[in-house]
Amino acid sequence: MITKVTQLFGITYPILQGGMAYVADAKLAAAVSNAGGLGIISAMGLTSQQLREEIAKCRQLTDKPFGVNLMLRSPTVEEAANVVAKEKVGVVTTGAGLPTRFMPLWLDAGIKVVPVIPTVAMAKRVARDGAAAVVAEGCEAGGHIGELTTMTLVPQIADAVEVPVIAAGGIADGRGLAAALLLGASGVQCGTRFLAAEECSVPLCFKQEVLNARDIDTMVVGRRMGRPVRALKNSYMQEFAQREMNPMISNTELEKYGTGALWRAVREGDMLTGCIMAGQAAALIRKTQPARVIIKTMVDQAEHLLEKPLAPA
Ligand code: TUI
Repeated sequence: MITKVTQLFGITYPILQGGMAYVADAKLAAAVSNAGGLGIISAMGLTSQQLREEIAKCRQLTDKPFGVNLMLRSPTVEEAANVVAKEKVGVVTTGAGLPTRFMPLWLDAGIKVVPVIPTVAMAKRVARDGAAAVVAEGCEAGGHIGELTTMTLVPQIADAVEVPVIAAGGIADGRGLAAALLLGASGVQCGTRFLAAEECSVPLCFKQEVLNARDIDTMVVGRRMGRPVRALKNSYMQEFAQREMNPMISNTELEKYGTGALWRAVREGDMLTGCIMAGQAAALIRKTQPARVIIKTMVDQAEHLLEKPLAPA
């Protein structure tokens, strides 16, 4: 399956792993890269030294290309931006903002910059700034999201920019991959699908919640603050939604309630008062599998669907 995305990154299959905060470590990224996709390490919560170590570990575990994701609202983003430039990481993906101020540094270091963006205007902006590709992320995704769906966003961005488009949000199987390619994307990014990878280090209870999720089991909070976040419905998310509707509770108090919640779910296995960030694609995932099987199954299914005529001859 050769596309602009496989050619750009020098990978076998057009599948990127989402740079999930506190989740996407060197072990998961290397497993995805060794399987022919593009693994991504999240810099979130890491000191400069820890990020350097994670990059070194990934280089030990794979000789294939991989990337690093920077959450642009992270308090340590400046240090992480310098580490990736110094380490000359092949690919940097960004989220939760525009990477404009870091572009000269990264482009000088020969890094391919791939911003994750939720609108056409932002896609045009980052393409003008020198992005090598864009991830068009629909609001089916988990974590911090925009307002548009993958189905409408991807074709509009494919029409608006010259650089390759990678579709994200709601994609977890070969049907999603095939659909994304038909919408004009040259590849996909999957986050939630890789939460259920065997190599993913989230606690088993977290994976089980993802496997158990049905179509209506995610919800979005944070719209009042202009920063919507999708996660699995649990008592934490329901309580957040209640507080958000209460005008007596300030945005500062709400922000405080948000702090540490993702960490509690990912690192402490707290499924009640933690924020279990996952996308709507959770309902499409039935079992935990090695990254290699996830990727191979997606590609085989997509190839089968794309070869199939749309009507009988
Ligand atoms: O970045 C994501 N998803 C994320 S980051 C994250 S880390 C975190 N978040 C909340 C609490 C604790 C930890 C979890 N999920 N996806 C990519 C993405 N970027 N979606 C939307 C955007 C985005 C939004 C606004 C990109 C640019 C943008 O620019 C406008 C602005 O206001 O800067």
